[in-house]
Amino acid sequence: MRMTKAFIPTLRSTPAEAEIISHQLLLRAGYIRKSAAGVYTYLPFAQRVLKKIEDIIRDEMDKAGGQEVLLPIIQPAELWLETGRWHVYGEEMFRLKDRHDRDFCLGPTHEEIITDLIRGEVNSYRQLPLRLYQIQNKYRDERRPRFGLMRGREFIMKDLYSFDKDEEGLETSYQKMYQAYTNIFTRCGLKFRPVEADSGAIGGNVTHEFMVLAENGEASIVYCDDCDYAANIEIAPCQPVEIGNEKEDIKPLEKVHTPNVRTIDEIVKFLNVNPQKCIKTLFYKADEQVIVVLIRGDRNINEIKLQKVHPCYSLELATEDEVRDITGCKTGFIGPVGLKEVPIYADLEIKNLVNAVSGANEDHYHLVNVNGNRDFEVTGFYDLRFVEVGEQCPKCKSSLKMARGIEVGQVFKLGTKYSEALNAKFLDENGKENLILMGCYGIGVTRTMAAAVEQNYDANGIIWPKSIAPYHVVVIPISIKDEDHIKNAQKLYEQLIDKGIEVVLDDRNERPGVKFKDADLIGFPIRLTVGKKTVIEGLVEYKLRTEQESIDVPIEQVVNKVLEYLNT
Ligand code: 9G3
Repeated sequence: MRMTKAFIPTLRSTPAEAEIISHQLLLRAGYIRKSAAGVYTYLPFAQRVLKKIEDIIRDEMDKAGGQEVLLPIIQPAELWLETGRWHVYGEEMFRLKDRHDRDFCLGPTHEEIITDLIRGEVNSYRQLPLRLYQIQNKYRDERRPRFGLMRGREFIMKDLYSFDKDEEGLETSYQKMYQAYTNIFTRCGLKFRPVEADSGAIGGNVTHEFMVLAENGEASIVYCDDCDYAANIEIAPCQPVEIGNEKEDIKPLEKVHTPNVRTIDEIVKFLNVNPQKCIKTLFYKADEQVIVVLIRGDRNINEIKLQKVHPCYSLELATEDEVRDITGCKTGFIGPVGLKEVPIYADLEIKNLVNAVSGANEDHYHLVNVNGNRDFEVTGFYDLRFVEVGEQCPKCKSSLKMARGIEVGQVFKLGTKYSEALNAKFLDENGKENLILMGCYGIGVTRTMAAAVEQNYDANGIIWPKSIAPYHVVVIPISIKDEDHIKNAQKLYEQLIDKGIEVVLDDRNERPGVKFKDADLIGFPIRLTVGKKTVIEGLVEYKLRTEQESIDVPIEQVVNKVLEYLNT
């Protein structure tokens, strides 16, 4: 490819709307252009990167027993009505009508479609296991599409669905996928960690997310350096950490005047108590019902865990008015003592609190020496908090660390959630009818490209891992007016192509500095410069994008040196 021909519209400056580095660089380096909010055009160099990622994925999916299909993007509402999910996903689902006024959606995922296919084709255990996958656009109408390809409304996903006759078969499929994902992200040159994750609304219970570690990641993970434990913070389990006041004698309950003292910090100062001795009382609206949550003053509520304890579609903090209707006071003065007819879910650490402080359910008053059992009842004690850095690893007791991650893949055990809803059955060895056991496994292909940039860049631009770079080498003649520079560059360019190396010749009539800057911005793994030294001493300047310094290599050795680097 010649740069004078290549469609790679680099920009001098960064568009203001791009907040994170991958969005900024993919725009500036001429890889993507926005067509609408969360909808992008992939320009030629991006298309080459995507194709390399997809080919790595295909290779590993095929090795794991997958067979590639292509499923429809337009999906009939009937299937989603059968599984009961048509109404579960509100505005996030792109819905449309055909000319006969029939309802459809643009596929956000394909459990319904693939299970509908299988229920009509599979009827015997002999046909299992079956693993079908596609690489296809997905559509999700994100409320706030942002961060470029990281959270788009149209994105490319590989999704594989496994069909097995029993739990053992499902476990085998799951493990094969887990290993395939490890191979894929390794081959893409990414630093990643599989983490135990929350199965969310899709049911099933075993799931792992594959996180690319990057400071711009939207997900928070806790991990242990001394063992392989890692978990999405949304579900990371917590042990109650005692504060060592269990020995204290229980004192009589006392109401104290605390004018305008509302927040935990204000109570801590006003009453001179430790936040760990305070009971933080939160009122939530779960669908239409008010529920009360108690958590220690120094901890943070984990609403994902709360939603598991009290399953509901919508969960949000109650308004001041809703709180006043129940307690007659402002939220700053609410507490568990005296609350009636509302479920009270308490975090495990509330159980052993002695002589705690809470609101008195009366404006400008708090209670001290509050003791559970004696002073208030709870519906139950549950793990409702976020785990914190330094807490013990549940597997090996070392102290946990925290990192941000970009979720690029997830593997789920679905069990019979969809085969039951759509009646996908098979006859087993004994002629008995059984529901097919399913798993589903996704990789965000476009998100993986963005994650690769988040993890591999510097002040000059993108540093593509060589396995997914759009081209391997850029050859730069210092001056296109110098016959010798052009001749040598052209010869080297042709030699590289003859060896199957993907190379760009920067034949533009630009100053060398501009060509060097573009080469760094676009992110070619290898830059070869042909100039006076080549003509006089037969030396080519060889520079790796991952190194600061370049070296001079005799022109007859350059091709082998490139091959050597690409093959390691
Ligand atoms: C929807 C909408 C958004 C969604 C879903 C359905 C996420 C939905 C979960 C999954 C699970 C797995 C197969 C590949 C891997 C992920 N967002 N999910 O089901 F209607 Cl609007 O997609 N599906």
